[in-house]
Amino acid sequence: MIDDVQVLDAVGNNRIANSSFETSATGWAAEGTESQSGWEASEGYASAHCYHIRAVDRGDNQINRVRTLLTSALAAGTINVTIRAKVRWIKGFPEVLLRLRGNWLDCGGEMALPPNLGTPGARNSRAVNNAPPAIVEVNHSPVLPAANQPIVVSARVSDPQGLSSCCSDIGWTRTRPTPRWL
Ligand SMILES: [Ca+2]
Repeated sequence: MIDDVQVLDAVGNNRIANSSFETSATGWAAEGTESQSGWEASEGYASAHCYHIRAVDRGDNQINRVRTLLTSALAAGTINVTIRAKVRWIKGFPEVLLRLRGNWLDCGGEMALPPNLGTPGARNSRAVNNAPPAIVEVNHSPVLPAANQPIVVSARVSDPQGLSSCCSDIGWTRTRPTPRWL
């Protein structure tokens, strides 16, 4: 994800017209290996929207890129320019490169990856060897018993280890409370 793209000239003016992507990705073109990139409606940096870069292969300075025009050109060779953006890694190669046309100024960096990327294939931390039985479709009859009327509670119970003991643990007596307005 990329947001708040800035190319600041010597007096601090941002030459990127659509830097925040808050209404659209207007002005940005995704090409070649990055042609599936586009406006991200679900999140942004301290905002609601950003630009989502999707690359099927590496980028380059020819056709495999995401680009936009500056609002007005910088003189080639100008060095007093700041290039920056907010970026967030999701997956894939963690480096990003921002550059001006002609490559006379660029800004490259490696995005911070989460320290723990999970444990694919590993046992879940909550796993147990013998989980309690699953109890579903719980019903009681009659639905509206009279005071002190016995009722039958039924349920469907299953357990891969069998049900030899679970049913004896289920059993209780309760007196129906006086109905009240809800
Ligand atoms: Ca934004």
